[in-house]
Amino acid sequence: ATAQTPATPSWAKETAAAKEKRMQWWTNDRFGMFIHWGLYSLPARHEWVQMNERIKPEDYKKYFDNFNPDLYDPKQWAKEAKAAGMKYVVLTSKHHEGFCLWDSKYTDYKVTNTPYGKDLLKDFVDAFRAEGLKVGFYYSLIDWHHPDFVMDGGHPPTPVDKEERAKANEGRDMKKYQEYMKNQVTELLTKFGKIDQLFFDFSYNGKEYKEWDSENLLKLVRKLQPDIIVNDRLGFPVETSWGWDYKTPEQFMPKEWVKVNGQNVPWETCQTFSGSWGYYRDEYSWKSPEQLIVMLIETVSKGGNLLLNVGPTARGHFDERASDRLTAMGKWMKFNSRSIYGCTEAPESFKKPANCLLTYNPTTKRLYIHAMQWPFKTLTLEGYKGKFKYAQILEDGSEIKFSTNTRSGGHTTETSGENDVMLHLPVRKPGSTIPVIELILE
Ligand code: JFZ
Repeated sequence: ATAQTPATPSWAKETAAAKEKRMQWWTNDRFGMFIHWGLYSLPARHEWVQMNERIKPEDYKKYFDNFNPDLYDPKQWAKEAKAAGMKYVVLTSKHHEGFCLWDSKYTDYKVTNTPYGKDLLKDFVDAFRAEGLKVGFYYSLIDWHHPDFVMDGGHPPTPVDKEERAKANEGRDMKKYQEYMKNQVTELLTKFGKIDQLFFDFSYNGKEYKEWDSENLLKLVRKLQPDIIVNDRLGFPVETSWGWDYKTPEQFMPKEWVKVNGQNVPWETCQTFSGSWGYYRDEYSWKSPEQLIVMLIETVSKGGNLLLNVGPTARGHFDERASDRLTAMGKWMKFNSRSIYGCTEAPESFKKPANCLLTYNPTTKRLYIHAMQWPFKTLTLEGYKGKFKYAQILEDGSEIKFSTNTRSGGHTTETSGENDVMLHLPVRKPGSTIPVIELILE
């Protein structure tokens, strides 16, 4: 199975082949780091805190006045991302709160006007590039700070009453806000060198693409960075494939390869360590390292990418709980990444053994069996007879013997169907959190 490249609108003037080419590194790399960082890191109770608690702008200002991440060290972030096996990164240049992490000409609500006083993006981009990672920006279409943004139900200081809201919106002009977005996106795509990915975000249905002027926004993006990969959150009608390179299901695991109009499309799921995207001090719902490793494997087994989020603290470092999980993933990836990079869903002709997830590398023609539970001595592969020539445990490259015959000995008889193959596994589970069996196909 492969991803179908969706048709592009005529104005995009590009062929499916060109699109496929630009998507190549992304499809191959599979695993990236999302970073949510902004003023909300100070209250440390969700990046939506301003909305959730209906905080007035004058009360939210204290976070701006105290923003001073003295431990900010993007080289350290980049090292941790790389060690975890991540190949690209996406940082919130501006989240819904409207605060900008770079020295934008078009607003005062930016990092250079906080006590920190310096641009954050330049060093960020340089540090991740230096570690060989691709770099992307998240940019929120929603803006809770901009004076021209027409407020709706999902806007923090907005009166709930419709008439009052209409009054509060008097004089606000989305046309001006559209210009603001284009100016800022131009800065983001011209001041920091090559940018590989752009993650736009609107996250409620209050507005659609016409109100964002998404079509022109996208044309601008393509003009400034022709090879950039753009996500699907620009408010275009769902059934069209306009203006996006990949779909972004979030906070759940799709049951199968994500489809549009019945066709497999490139997709990336973004996920959190603990539920919130921004640093949340008192959140105690952190996923275990094993859950996260399974999440990565399962995503790739369905042909997708995983963008795993870290919310740095107000002081600018990765919380220990985040670092520990990155380390654990890196430990697994060090010996097993061959089942992730360049891999995708396995061909249908390979039946999934019980308690296993499959991935497949179409270039090297290797099949990867991820054993969620280590089987006792025998793993029967139904219908695999004649389909592979060698089997090994991925982490140490040790041979796995296999047979197709029914074997009898002592008090036991191992039987298998005519086209089945039995792998003869070591009794002791290998060291990896999720051990991987590599089959070299015929
Ligand atoms: C959005 C943001 O509101 C959130 O703060 C975070 O940045 C996240 C990555 O994106 O939230 C969404 C967006 C889309 C869906 C759900 C939450 N969705 O499609 O289900």
